Parts: sequence; C-alpha cells; structure tokens
Amino acid sequence: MFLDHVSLTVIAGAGGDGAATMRRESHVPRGGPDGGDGGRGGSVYLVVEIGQTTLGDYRFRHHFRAEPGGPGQSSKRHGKAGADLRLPVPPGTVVFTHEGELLADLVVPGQELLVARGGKGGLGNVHFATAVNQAPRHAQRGEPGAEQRLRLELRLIADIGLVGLPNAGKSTLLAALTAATPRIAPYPFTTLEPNLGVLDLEALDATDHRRPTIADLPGLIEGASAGAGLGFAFLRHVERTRVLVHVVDLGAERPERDYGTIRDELAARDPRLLEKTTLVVANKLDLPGAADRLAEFRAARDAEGLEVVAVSARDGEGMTTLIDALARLLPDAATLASPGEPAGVVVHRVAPVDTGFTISHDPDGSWRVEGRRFERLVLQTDFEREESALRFQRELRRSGLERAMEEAGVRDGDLVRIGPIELFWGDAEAE
Ligand SMILES: Nc1nc2c(ncn2[C@@H]2O[C@H](COP(=O)(O)OP(=O)(O)OP(=O)(O)O)[C@@H](O)[C@H]2O)c(=O)[nH]1
Ligand SMILES: [Mg+2]
Repeated sequence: MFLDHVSLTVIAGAGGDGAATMRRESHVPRGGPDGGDGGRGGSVYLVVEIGQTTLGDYRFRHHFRAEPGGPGQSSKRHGKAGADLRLPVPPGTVVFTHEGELLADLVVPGQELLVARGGKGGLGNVHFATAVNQAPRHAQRGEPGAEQRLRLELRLIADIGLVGLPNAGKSTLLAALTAATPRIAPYPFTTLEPNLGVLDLEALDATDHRRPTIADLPGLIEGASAGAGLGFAFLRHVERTRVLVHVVDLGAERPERDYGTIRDELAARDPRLLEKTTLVVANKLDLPGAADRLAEFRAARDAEGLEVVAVSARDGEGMTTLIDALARLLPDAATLASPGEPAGVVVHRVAPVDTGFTISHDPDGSWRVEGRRFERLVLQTDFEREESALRFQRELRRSGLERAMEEAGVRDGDLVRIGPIELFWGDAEAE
C-alpha cells in the first residue's frame, strides 16, 4: 500500500553536561575550575530529496533520534557535538504537528526544515568563577533535546493529473504517453498508488523543451471524497496539478453518468477543483458503440466549455492530438520548472519572541529573574571571557532588566539566579 501520510516522533540529542573539574597540578600554585562545556546535541532536519517519491521510509520506523553531545572535560576541553540527523522526504511533503498545525510545505529539492533542535551543551564550571566564588563546583547540565511529534502528508507535485473511474484506462494512457510502465489490468483498482511519468514534448516539437510530469492516480469512485475506496487519499494530489485530465471510458454504457460521478467527487473535495484547467479524454474509441456516444458526450462538454480529445489509449490512436492539447494548456517552461501550487509556499511557524521578564526576591535574600530571553542569554554567554561578560551586562542594561532590578532593590553582591545560572550582582564591574 502506498504511504501517503505517516506519523513520526523526532527527538534531538541532549546537550552534553558541562564538567566541574578542578585543576590539580603540583607545579601550579593555585588550582581552579577547569571544566569544559558539554557539546551541543544533534538536531533533526527533514530534507527534500528529489529521488524520493514516497514516504515509505517511515512505514516501519517511527522514532528518530539525533546523537547527544559529549560531556565537557577537564582542562577546559569541550564535549563533542552530536551529529545532526537528516531525514529525506520527497518533494510535496507537507509537515504538520501532531495537533494538526501546519509547519511547512516542502517543495524545493534541497529544502531543509529544522524539526527538533539539539540541546545546548551545559557550561563547565570555569564559567561560574566569580570574585566571590573562585572555586565553583557548579556546572550546567546539558539542555534536553527538543522532541516533536509530526504528521507528514505527501501531496505529489505533478503537472498533469489523470483522474477517472477505475478501469477507465488512466494507466494505459500514462503508458502510451510516457516511458512509465504501470500495471494495467481489465478490472478496477489495479492502480493502488500513483504512478509518475514524464512527457517528452520535444518528441513532437523539437523547439518545445518542457518536460511535464504526469501522475496516474488510483481510480475514484462515488463517495471517494467522503473516504470511500482508495481514492480519498489521492484527491489531495489532484489539488496540486496544473492540468487535470479526466479520462472517461466511452466503451461503457453511460459515459455521461460516469463523468458526472467524478465531477461530483472533485467538487465535494474542493469546489475550486472544477475551475482547474481540465481536458476531457474520451477513451476506448475502438470499442463498439463508443464512436456513437462521442457526439452527444462532446456536445455536453462543449456546453460546459471543456475540450474533449477522443483517443484509444490501447491502440495509441489520437495521441498526437492529445499531446498537442496538453502542450497548449500547460504553462510555459519557466513556470513549469517552478514547484506546483501553492507555489513554493513555505510556512514556518515562528515562535513569538518573548521579551518579558519577572523578578522575584527569594526568602534567602537571593533574586530570581524569569523570562525566556534572559534564560537563553545566560546559556549563551561565556562568562569567562571579559568581552562576553561585558556584552551580557550591556544587554541587561539595554533590555531594561538592570533598571528594573535596581528599582526592585537589588544591591551589589546579591545573588541573582537566571535560569540555571547564579550571578553576583555587579561583581563583573567591581573586578
Ligand atoms: N479496448 C480498449 N481497452 C482499453 C483502452 N484503454 C484501456 N483499456 C483497457 O481497460 C482496462 C483498464 O485499463 P487501466 O489502464 O488499468 O485502467 P485504470 O483507469 O488505470 O484503472 P484503475 O487503475 O483500476 O483505476 C485494461 O484492460 C486496459 O487494457 C482502450 O483505449 N481500448
Ligand atoms: Mg490504473
């Protein structure tokens, strides 16, 4: 069974712990903290790869974990960074959170989406030495890696989509138009997953270099839009094609009704599908009675403003006319080369920047600052470097935190906790 949507859990690597080691060398007069930082955990990305056409890689495995960062070492050595994990997905993969929120629409080969960020490495104890505490035993633990449950849905990006009832001859038509070799059989539901082929327009017109892709979709039946048959999962692919080719079996008794069934299903899925550029292919013209039904069928389509091309896919009859019509209906080469609609739309959910903070005074006389921005800031600051520490101070001033702290009554030398870090207020400038 063709895999059209999958659920998976991606887990980034945790950051390595910072080390809390002390220098102990006999010839060094005073020891001191020398614990290095933990390495960053590996992140998980989805990467669009052109060779991929299904989500089959994720059929049996649903959990993917990137490597954790290594722990920091003595002598200020940093832990090794965890390797990132890149999961290949086909173009046309739409990424949702488990809750159904759209994260991204991946259409361009090479496009990458970060789905779980690796944890930051913990800071080693070298960062926590202050004028007051010169031998801190405190080191940060690595940040846990982000974990996310995702739902991936594949919406094929084909230029032309073949739709029709089962057995109408869609696969036969794909085989007649392209080098694809889909399974063809005299019973319905032969095609269980989309087949793709490339139409070589140069074969007919040497100056036409376009190479549109054609998707042969599983047959739709009445009720497909409500989940009947296999077709439902594939209706979503139809939304992305530039031209719909509606294949109708004129060898069957009631082509008008058959045609109407498919149009109704398309409309039930999305009424805009009826507005899509559509070419109607009247197939199996070689069968007895088919030619007699053609005139009436064509007249009805004329009234709707739809073009009909009569063919026998089996015998290859009418293929030139059909290719000519497709060449006319398809967009120019430049547009064709760009991804199908929604053209290149990539929606990344951007977390709102949280600049707020709260200050509280603990009973033991210490202070606590809470606020995502500052918790990150301390994690990113290398307090051992004077330049970084000064930049950190400037940031506190610029953000208004310093003033707010002073208004709250903080004094030089007070202990201030921000996230997992403890600082002594004002000591960096005192030094
Ligand atoms: N006589 C005749 N038979 C055809 C023609 N085109 C297709 N067929 C036959 O119709 C049957 C169904 O063809 P398929 O191409 O498998 O039909 P399909 O629309 O792909 O069917 P599903 O995959 O089940 O949706 C096969 O036996 C084909 O050989 C045609 O032009 N003339
Ligand atoms: Mg088929």
